[in-house]
Amino acid sequence: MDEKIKAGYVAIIGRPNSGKSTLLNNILKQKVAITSPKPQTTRIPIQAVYNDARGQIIFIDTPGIFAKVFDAVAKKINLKTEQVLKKNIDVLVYLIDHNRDRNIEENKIIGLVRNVDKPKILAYNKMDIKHPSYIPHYRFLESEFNKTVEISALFNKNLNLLVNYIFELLPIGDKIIKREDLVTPAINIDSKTFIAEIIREKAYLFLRKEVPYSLTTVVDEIADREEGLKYIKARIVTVSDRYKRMIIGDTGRMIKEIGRASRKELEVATNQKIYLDLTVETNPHWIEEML
Ligand SMILES: Nc1nc2c(ncn2[C@@H]2O[C@H](COP(=O)(O)OP(=O)(O)OP(=O)(O)O)[C@@H](O)[C@H]2O)c(=O)[nH]1
Ligand SMILES: [Mg+2]
Repeated sequence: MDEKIKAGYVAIIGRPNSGKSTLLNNILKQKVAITSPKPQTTRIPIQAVYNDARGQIIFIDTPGIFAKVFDAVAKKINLKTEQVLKKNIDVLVYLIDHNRDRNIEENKIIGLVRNVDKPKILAYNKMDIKHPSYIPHYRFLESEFNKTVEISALFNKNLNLLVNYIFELLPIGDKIIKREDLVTPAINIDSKTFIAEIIREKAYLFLRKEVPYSLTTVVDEIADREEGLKYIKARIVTVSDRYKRMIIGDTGRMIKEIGRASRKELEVATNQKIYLDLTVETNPHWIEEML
């Protein structure tokens, strides 16, 4: 008979750019979600497994909620997060970037969080940056939460404490994911999607302003070639030719930069030499068709 442990689903929610994906990666000590200084980097809720002697946590990293839904991408993304909150979660972690003051966006999330009738943890993130701090403007929330914790997701401050609190609040149950041989803790993204995400992260890094929101990335093929070389065929898809030209850049400089940075990270991650065949194409309908 299985020994009884703590087990359950834990959703991480918060404004865009509050550090949710960084938190997930650093709790797991492995990159499963891409991160960037630009808001709305995460587009699909990513589920990943954390195991230790106390039990099993299935984290769900959600896309940051936008208050003003001004484009089709944001609209679809917000819906995905709202769906996660309606699902069977056991604990909710609400991440607040204490360097940013409360505004309509934060209020919208506070409203969503209040509607979730589960144990909740309030986590102030980016505590490594001392000023400005708007914690006094959020204190009123603390009485609505089971626990409050101050963390730095980026610098691993108090992440153990946060995980302790999660285990305290999780129900007793059986392991949800029984397999021990998972290559990556992420359970709802396959290799093609993960590689596409890495390329999208680099596109977010190098492209300015609204360009990242115009695009998505797709991996069509991963093949083993001679002498341990991995061949990856991928596309950046954007809504217009104008954006396509910006993504390619003068004499192809931008696309080369995105490709080179992606290849480097993938080579380190897989410990293999990679040939990345990266192209850019226009499809004005990708948002309806692919997101
Ligand atoms: N200084 C500092 N920066 C942080 C911390 N946590 C995250 N960041 C930075 O904040 C930015 C956003 O981090 P993400 O993890 O992508 O944020 P997110 O909440 O997942 O954002 P969306 O997916 O867009 O909703 C990145 O540049 C991170 O490096 C932290 O504890 N301290
Ligand atoms: Mg994210």
